[in-house]
Amino acid sequence: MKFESETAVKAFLVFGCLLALCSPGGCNIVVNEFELSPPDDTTIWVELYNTADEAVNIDGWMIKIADEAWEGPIYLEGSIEPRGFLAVDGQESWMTTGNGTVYLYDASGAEVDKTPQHGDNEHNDFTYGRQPDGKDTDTRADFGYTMASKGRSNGSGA
Ligand SMILES: [Ca+2]
Ligand SMILES: [Ca+2]
Repeated sequence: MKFESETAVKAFLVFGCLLALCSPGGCNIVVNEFELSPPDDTTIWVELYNTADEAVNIDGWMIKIADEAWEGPIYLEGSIEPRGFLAVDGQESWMTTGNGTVYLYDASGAEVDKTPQHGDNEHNDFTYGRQPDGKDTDTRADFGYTMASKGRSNGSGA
């Protein structure tokens, strides 16, 4: 009986975590575009997109960029408007080694989004972006490699 009750508690906790992950509005924010290999010596950046029809508060949220050689956090505050974009910069010292993954965590530390690992060592104006904005099937095909559109729509990709 003890085993059964522990299982029930675990199931409840998992269910509770799933609920927490998706509220309030957390599941509506995606990493929409990222530039880990900028031209010249400019700064890497990440663009978020709110797919919902209501603003989402991101106080206490954090982006983590994980390169093969380093990890860098970007701390977030404020809110993102409905269907709105927010672009945030990394630090100048962060230099890609060619492969990066971008994570997004909410204020509770729950993972809201994670991009596939994308290799990019071209140092040009092209970036990886969801096309269309917010496309999220959890596959690499969500992202195209096209001209940067920092803080605005990625376009259709057509
Ligand atoms: Ca680039
Ligand atoms: Ca964009």
